[in-house]
Amino acid sequence: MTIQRSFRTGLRRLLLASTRFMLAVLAAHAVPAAAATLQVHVADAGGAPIQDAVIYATPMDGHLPSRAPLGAEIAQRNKTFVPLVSVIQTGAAVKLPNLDDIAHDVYSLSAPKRFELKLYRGVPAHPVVFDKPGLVVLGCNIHDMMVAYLLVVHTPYFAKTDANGNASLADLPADRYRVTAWHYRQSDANARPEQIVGTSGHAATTFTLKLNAE
Ligand SMILES: [Cu+2]
Repeated sequence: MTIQRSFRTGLRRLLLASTRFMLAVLAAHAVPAAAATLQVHVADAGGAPIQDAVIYATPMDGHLPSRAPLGAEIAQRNKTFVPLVSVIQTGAAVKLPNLDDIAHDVYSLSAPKRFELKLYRGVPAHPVVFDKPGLVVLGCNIHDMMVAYLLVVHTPYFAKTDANGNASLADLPADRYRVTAWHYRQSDANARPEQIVGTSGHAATTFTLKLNAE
């Protein structure tokens, strides 16, 4: 081996070693298994973005944080439920304030939660707690055209897509997740397409859904 060649070999070894060292340093300083973000894009078969799709991620290891589920609010304004689509974790409480100056009578006949808030104005004294997962369709006994969709999911990791079809699940502990998509206008109402996605740092995935015409 010439001196030149052994110098090059040595240099290469040195570079490899220092790269390994830097990777080890990076790994040691990596954010403790808690900061993954999952970007999800939802579109139809033609590529048009789909708004108001619900995305939720269930940890494959079954481990959920012990914190209490976040509450939510579905208001009634101008004889319309706002928002049209909501997603909450099982056990969450939902306020149903009536912002109109007429009375509403909010009810659901859906299996996960049958209830009725008899004719009321203003804010009901108690929120409604949804303790079973599944789809709850809300209506008003006075105004038939009023409808809202509430998806109750067994995980705190969820989001809705925006007008560009994008949703972001932030602060996911590094894990493998069953990521599920749902939309209230799917041609197959029971379709819950899912993907297994590993998160570490940053992950992205896309769902293609088939919707009924509006
Ligand atoms: Cu009403």
